[in-house]
Amino acid sequence: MLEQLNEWNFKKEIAEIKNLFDWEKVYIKLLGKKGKINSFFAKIKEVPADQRKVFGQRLNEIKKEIEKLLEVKKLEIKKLEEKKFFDPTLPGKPYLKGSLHPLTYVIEEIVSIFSSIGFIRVSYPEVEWEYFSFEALNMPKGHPARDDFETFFIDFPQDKKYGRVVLSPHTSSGQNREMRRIKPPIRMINIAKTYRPNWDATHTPMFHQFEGLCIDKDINITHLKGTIDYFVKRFFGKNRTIRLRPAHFQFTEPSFEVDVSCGVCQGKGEIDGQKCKVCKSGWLELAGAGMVHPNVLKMGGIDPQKYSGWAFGFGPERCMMMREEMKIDDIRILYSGDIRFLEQF
Ligand code: FA5
Repeated sequence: MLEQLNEWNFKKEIAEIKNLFDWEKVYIKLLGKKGKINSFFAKIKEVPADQRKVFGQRLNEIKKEIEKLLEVKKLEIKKLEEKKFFDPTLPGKPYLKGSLHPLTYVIEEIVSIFSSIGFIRVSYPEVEWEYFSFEALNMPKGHPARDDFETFFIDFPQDKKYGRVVLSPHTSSGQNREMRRIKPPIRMINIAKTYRPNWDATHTPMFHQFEGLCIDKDINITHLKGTIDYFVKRFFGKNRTIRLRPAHFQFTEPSFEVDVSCGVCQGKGEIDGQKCKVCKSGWLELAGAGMVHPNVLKMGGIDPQKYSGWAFGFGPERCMMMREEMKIDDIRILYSGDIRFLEQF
């Protein structure tokens, strides 16, 4: 009898179970009332007396092992069946929704602020002739001021009048194009991609600019300041301050840099005794601006004796960084493709 018990290959029977139906059958066959285990127990009295203890112990061991193996098998089968199960009445899983890039929202907001005071949005080429980027802006060939706008040149045949092809280094190239398109009064807001080979916490090689251009009779510097004030208060909030610093641009006279107080360090220039990584001084440069140079008006076919105008060029990425609620301390995050950042918008 002990030999019979030891030779019993119950593991094979359990291993061959394929589904819950088989499992039930094997369970009854092995552990049921009239099952094999109980039939061995019933035969205990037929076992010679000196082997009975060993037989009983072995039978109990086998019973426990069978119970354990059957439990494991049941779990395996359930897992497999769950995988196979398809309920066509369940609602479908929603698709992941994409969203616009955060800067697109910022651009829409900027356009809406300026359109509320009569500025018309235009778009001019991203791949542009050198002429519109420089000559038409009072920077003739070889002028050192061109170096300020570090430029990517495109490998393309030169044009006699318009020169080489460039990736537009600033939206000011739209000034002459707009003057050719319409006669004053002009209220232009030109938003486009611009390119320069820079890469640090406040510079990316591809960035955007929005260029304001206002040309009319009797336009003066107070209109420029009033317009920038209006934009800054609406975009950043009433608590942010602005300053104009004298600067030089070949295409405006006088010229300014427009700074806004830093939203990361609250204009203090430091955080916990360390220099603010973004502004280093409490102020962040947002834009260049000034009164349109008479030569630029003339090149656009506008008489500087009759008309005057101003222009500014802002970086919308910088504007976004400088919003109080943003606390972006590295502009490059905008173009990193990091989904953890992008899905917050
Ligand atoms: C200009 O590009 C002038 N065209 C602005 C201007 C327009 C002056 C009209 C006068 C009249 P500037 O190089 O300073 O100026 O750039 C203007 C703004 O673009 C900067 O203040 C900054 O906000 C943004 N900017 C410039 N380079 C980068 C860059 N690599 N990454 C992100 N933003 C940039």
